[in-house]
Amino acid sequence: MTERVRGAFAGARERSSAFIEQQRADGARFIDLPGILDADPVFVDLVDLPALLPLLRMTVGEDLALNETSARLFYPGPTFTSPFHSDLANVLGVNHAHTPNLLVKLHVFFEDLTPDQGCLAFIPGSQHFPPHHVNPHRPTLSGSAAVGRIVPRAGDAVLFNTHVLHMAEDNRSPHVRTSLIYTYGHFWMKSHGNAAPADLAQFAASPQRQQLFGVELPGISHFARRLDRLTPPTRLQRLKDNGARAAHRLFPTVRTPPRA
Ligand SMILES: O=C(O)CCC(=O)C(=O)O
Repeated sequence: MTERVRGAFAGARERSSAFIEQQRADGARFIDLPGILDADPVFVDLVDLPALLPLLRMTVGEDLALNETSARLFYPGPTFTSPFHSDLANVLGVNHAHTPNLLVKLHVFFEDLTPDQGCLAFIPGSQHFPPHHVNPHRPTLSGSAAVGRIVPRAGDAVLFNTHVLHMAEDNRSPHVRTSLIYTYGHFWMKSHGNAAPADLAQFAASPQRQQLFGVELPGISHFARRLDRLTPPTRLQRLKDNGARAAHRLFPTVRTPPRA
């Protein structure tokens, strides 16, 4: 798989060489290759890789959907990311300190990185802080023992809650850092245009991929899409659901005030 990804990424990079040249001429320090899900089937296969999908379902929930993709080249030089940041600090309506599963990122590496090649750094535990709790510009922060760094090998993937304080460090090596970043959230969220391949009709026989790529189904609410309910419920399932609802009414686990 890692070799397939590496080869396909190299092909996509080659085909985008004019775009890359233009971006570099305009001063870009990092470049995201366009339309990666259409560049090679391996990039679609990565979205629901059997080795990863169960972990994503457990982490985010059964209403899992792809939210964004980036196929990234990070050139030698200072980092392009904000200093330690939460991606969600400006998202309203959610208590981030208590919500570990709103939006997660999977950084996939298919080349070994050296420690100075723009690796990811995190402040573990900071996902429990309220937004803007830490001043990311504190000069001592990057040297603090609170910071953890990950130096990945080819074939590694790093999955994290996007509220944990994180950043890419400077790329002080002479080599471009390459990676894929797949962001996952919930089906009801608005996703980016690059979170689905152009031809969605090819997934007509795959309800799993329809959900992951945000394909709407007539008669099914945005809030009701579930990877563990891809087919209509059987009579037994309906019976079980009704039983569970009745049991919950009779023996509630949480006491709520009486109904008005
Ligand atoms: O390492 C990168 O390319 C970006 C890291 C980052 O800040 C992010 O994924 O939100």
